[in-house]
Amino acid sequence: MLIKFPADVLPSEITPQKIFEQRREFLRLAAGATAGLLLPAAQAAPVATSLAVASKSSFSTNESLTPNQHVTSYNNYYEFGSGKEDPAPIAGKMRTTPWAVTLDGLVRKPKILAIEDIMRLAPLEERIYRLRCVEGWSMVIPWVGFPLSVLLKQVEPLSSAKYVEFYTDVQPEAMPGVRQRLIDFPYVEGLRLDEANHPLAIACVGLYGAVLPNQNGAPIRIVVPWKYGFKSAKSIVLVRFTDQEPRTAWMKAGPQEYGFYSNVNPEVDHRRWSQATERRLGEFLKRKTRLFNGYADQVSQLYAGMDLRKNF
Ligand SMILES: Nc1nc2c(c(=O)[nH]1)N[C@H]1C(S)=C(S)[C@@H](COP(=O)(O)O)O[C@H]1N2
Ligand SMILES: [Mo]
Repeated sequence: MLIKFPADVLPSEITPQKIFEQRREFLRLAAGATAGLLLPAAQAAPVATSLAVASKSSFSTNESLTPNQHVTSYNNYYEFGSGKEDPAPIAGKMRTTPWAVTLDGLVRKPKILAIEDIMRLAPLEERIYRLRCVEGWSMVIPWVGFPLSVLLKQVEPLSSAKYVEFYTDVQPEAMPGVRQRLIDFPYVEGLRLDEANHPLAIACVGLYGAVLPNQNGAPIRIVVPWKYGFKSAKSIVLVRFTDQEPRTAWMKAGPQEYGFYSNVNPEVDHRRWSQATERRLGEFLKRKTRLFNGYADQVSQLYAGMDLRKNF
């Protein structure tokens, strides 16, 4: 589809808006078709609906799990504020039903997929992964999801597609951080397509055997365990294939501090936080941070020949 922009507005700023409108229309129609099946939009505090998990993935770590209570109460989700404790008490106001994800850009078959159909694309697996925040804390979480590559191939990316962008929903009524413009929303993250198709990268719909709590990115987020936590975008509504390296939300907020790659690397410090050590939530002593968050055997070939200091 061709959309005309005023000369002073960057297409990248306005296109998601248009997409969000299309998506809203899709959801309106979907809601009409299946009205009896849908939950009321203004649901009270969401219950932790359990998920049918088909298998435990062999990619899982056997390290001790971070207690669910930490995982769901200490969050970075700037749409709900900049404090770690801001999201949990208020994220329940975000509307997650009905939900759809638009997949477009350099693809043969652009699609809008309802979350119910996405959940049926592949058997759900439990993946126990480490996730490390650039700020120096880390967690071990039993995520529930399926390979991200399964979702991406639904739209048949063109050979010209080299990158993929992930956009979070914008619900100003429910999101004080959006109203305060803490950073540039919609939140956008991106990966090189070969990174996104790596078997460790997942489309995630749950944790601890239940649907994702809103503060962790309901109803669908990505999890990329060898990169800093911020690459794992939450509550995704748009997946766009491009031939240009995406300008992500954090790159826009601080280009000196946040690079595109953002691979966990103890030798390349962030401007404000050392990356040499980390503290597991719920633990006292610090641990040494490992290259690619301990997933080097699986992912280092993606970066063969690249200078990881330049491509931070
Ligand atoms: N939309 C959105 N996604 C986001 C963020 C955010 O602020 N907004 N924060 C990121 C950061 S910095 C981290 S560390 C992880 C935290 O995920 P968790 O709260 O499930 O542990 O989410 C990432 N995804
Ligand atoms: Mo983070």
